Amino acid sequence: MTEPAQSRIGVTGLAVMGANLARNIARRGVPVAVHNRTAARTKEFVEAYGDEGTFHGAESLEDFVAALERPRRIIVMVKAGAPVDGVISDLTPLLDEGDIIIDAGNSHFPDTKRRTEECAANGLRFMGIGVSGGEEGALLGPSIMPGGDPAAYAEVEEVLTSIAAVVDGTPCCVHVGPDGAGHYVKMVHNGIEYADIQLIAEAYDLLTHVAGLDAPAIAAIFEEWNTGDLESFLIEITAKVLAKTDERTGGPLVDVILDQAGQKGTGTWTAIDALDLGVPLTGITEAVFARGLSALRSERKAASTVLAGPNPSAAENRTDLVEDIRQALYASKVVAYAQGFAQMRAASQANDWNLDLGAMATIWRGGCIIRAQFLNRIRDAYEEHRGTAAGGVGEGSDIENLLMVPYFTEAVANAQDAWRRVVITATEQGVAIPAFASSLSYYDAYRRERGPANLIQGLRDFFGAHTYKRIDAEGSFHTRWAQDGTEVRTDA
Ligand code: NBP
Repeated sequence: MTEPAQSRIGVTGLAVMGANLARNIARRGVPVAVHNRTAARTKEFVEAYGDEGTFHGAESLEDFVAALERPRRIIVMVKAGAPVDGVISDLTPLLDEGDIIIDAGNSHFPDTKRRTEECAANGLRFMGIGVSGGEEGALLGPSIMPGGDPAAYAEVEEVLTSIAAVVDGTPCCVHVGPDGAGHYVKMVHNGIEYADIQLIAEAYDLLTHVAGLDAPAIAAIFEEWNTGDLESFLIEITAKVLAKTDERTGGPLVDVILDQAGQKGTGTWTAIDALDLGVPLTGITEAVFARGLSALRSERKAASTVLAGPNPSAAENRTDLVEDIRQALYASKVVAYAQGFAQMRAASQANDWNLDLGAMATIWRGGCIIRAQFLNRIRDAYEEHRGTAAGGVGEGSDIENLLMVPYFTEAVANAQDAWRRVVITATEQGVAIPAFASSLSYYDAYRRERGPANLIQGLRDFFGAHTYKRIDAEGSFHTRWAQDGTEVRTDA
């Protein structure tokens, strides 16, 4: 059946994500109006999937809007950026006060904030929702991070929670916060995904070039790791990618894949936002830089014959390294998540979003790319400390840093000897491990009561009279370094 009089929700943009979301919704028994800029795609969609549920295939936006129950609920799933603004401006004159436009693409959160205001000025309600899980997730159950007006969310909650992944009976969908909060959280999710992937790549590099193992052997190690603390979708698919045989050469496929990583920009957005907020986000940022360095392929090729340094000496049977590398991976991962959650906490405060970070860990447990057992531990941490001020971790869901939660404090303490050995070995052998090493440096800097920034302040005061504070007196001070060397209090 394809021509109902009224559809409960509409989806415009029927490329892979929009099409699969529309199918997922229709399969729950919800009538869906579907539309695409290029009408042929709508026709193809209805022909291919029309029997999966109740669809209204609309050739024009006018027909699409007319098919929707009120308040109209419209999911926009088009390419992020200008196309989203184009669709909103095409829809606006066709809609009525209180109708809801839902941008479910990977939009940048400042755009979502702007669009929220622009729509509100036209009497429309706008939501920005993060959807993770790729095309399979969109069809079978994604992790959904809805941001926007809570009253608007209430109008779509039933549909969104019904199509989301479910873990332990809980849907991976919860209202995140107002305006750009949903897209913000999705952005940090993607940033953490960059860090996770980089850490896995560094472990693979060490297992290959220092431990001397081939791809099938490393695949077996990742399969084994997927039964413990590291159990996650990314570790699981790492084993599968490493185990895949290339049809052309008969060797491991991974050995013939070009070592040049692509990116679509959400990692960069996450890193830029961390810099804006002043949050030390070394794991994710190093992961973005590592992809940038991987892209400099011709420069690396030239440098490989010019720049001196050790070349890794892969020794046979360095299986003693395997457990150390697993622990280094785990500890670095804890740091990456601690940083990502600290960033969301800072953004929540800066934007007045009141994010429930335990709920974010909960909805990332299924449907999304970083789904992992590990997120249960993070969720537990926020649950345990909800409403308490335990051991310097901060109050309740306002944990300042996950490293201070006893479970993670202990986990990293147990892993740190192995982690240090891995960083030393990699450095001696000339293997780049930017995420492992920077995570360890972050850990060491974070646990120091007194670091070396006293000298930084001295230098800043010398060349720029930027002043410094003293540890033994109140106030701000400047030393006349180049004149008579005397100290003056500048705020007196
Ligand atoms: P794309 O990002 O490839 O966008 C293609 C869709 O946008 C088509 O429906 C196309 O219509 C439409 N479109 C374009 Br392009 N310009 C338009 C315009 N000016 N006006 C109206 N429609 C326009 O699709 P996707 O891969 O399905 O992703 C959709 C969104 O979901 C993106 O924001 C993406 O970042 C996000 N996302 C994707 C994934 C994934 O795994 N692919 C995962 C999570 C989130 P046409 O048919 O007429 O050209």
